[in-house]
Amino acid sequence: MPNFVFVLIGIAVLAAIFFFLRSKKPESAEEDALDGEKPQKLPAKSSAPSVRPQPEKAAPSPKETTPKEQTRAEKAEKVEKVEKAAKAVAIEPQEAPAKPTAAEPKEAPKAETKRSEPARISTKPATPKRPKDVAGLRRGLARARETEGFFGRLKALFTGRKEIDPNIAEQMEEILLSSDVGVSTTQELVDAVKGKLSRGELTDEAKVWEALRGKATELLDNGGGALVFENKPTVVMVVGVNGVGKTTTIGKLATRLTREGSKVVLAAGDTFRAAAVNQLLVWGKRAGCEVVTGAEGANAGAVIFDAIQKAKEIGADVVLADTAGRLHTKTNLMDELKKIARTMTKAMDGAPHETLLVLDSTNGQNAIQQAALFKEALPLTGIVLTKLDGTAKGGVILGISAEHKVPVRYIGVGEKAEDLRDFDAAEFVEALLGSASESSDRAA
Ligand SMILES: Nc1nc2c(ncn2[C@@H]2O[C@H](COP(=O)(O)OP(=O)(O)OP(=O)(O)O)[C@@H](O)[C@H]2O)c(=O)[nH]1
Ligand SMILES: [Mg+2]
Repeated sequence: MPNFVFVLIGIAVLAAIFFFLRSKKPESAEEDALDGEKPQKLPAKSSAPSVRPQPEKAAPSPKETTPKEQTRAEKAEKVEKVEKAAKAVAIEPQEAPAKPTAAEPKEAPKAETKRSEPARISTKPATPKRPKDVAGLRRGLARARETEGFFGRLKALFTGRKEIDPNIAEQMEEILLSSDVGVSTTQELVDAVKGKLSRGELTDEAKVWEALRGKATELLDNGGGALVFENKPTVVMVVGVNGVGKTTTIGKLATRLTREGSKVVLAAGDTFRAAAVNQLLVWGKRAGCEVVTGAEGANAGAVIFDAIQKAKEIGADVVLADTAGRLHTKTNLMDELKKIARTMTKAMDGAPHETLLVLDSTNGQNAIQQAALFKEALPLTGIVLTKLDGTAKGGVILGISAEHKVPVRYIGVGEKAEDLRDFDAAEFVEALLGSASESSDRAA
């Protein structure tokens, strides 16, 4: 019996040892799973490589960090953040003074303006108003002032007599008509003088002369003068039939604007002749401005589109776009120009901001007809009358201003850059017909 009891005790002790050992195993397994450096003893355990700790060691999961470690990590993160912020503050002041350095003193404020004002409205005209230069203009209008010219023949009518020739109005009419003033404008001028004569307001020839001059100034004074470049860039489309002086006018204007400090881009929109492109390149080189060209026969609209993009890119003030005066294709010139204008609008809202029609004053009445055709097709904002130095019939300017009511912006009195003059009605009339104080100078 006592033997049986010993056996029972022995079994109980063995069972106790067994359960004790069983209860210890899971703990060590858990430890093994968390500690990757411990070699895996049991193949069953090593069959779970996902819990292999190497990567976890490199980037421990929050689960594994103790509260102490977490606080340390948070602190380190905070310190890092503060250091980063401090660095940023240190960099900014270094970059800020770098902006207004000598390299780009002009560009920086321009970029600011661009962001706040999509279309810059300038308060100053790009071409400052020039002082009157009647003498200079008179030299340019020399031919019209010759004995056989417009002024010369009118002058001969007024001999400074006290008594007025009763036929003076009719004689004036004949001279005006033969000087390209045009029928309706001549009528307007003559009627103004006749009206005053019939009311007895004109007591001598000097007064008649003065009345004629006054009416001429009134007809010419319809808001003309140099363009004011309100947009950045202001896109100017230059149109006109072939040979009138479009390219030359663009070259002259570019020279002047560049000299005055404006950034100009020329667009070689006359792609039908290689010579036209070269002509513009020569002017561009002389003026010192960028010229955007395309291959011969390229789409004119595309070339001008590129020029506008270029102007925007480099912050130019003005784009002067040349166009062809005659097409070698069957396309209608007016349709082609309208198409080009539409492409320009795609490149920049509101473009072309100005459409200048160039007319050759030696074309006389033809120039007046051309103005009518172009005005019908395009929203003209100004006229440039060229070659006034080459005609004895300066009267065409009166006909164009009065009949079409399109302001004359510039006049050309020669081939050189300085021969493009801002049009001023009073100055022009004074140069051609003399001033009020010069009544006795009509023979000047
Ligand atoms: N005397 C004088 N000649 C001028 C004036 N303006 C232009 N010209 C001349 O007129 C000629 C024709 O000028 P362009 O500028 O080539 O004319 P365009 O309208 O561009 O001609 P296309 O390209 O053929 O359509 C050139 O010989 C110019 O020098 C001017 O005001 N006075
Ligand atoms: Mg040309």
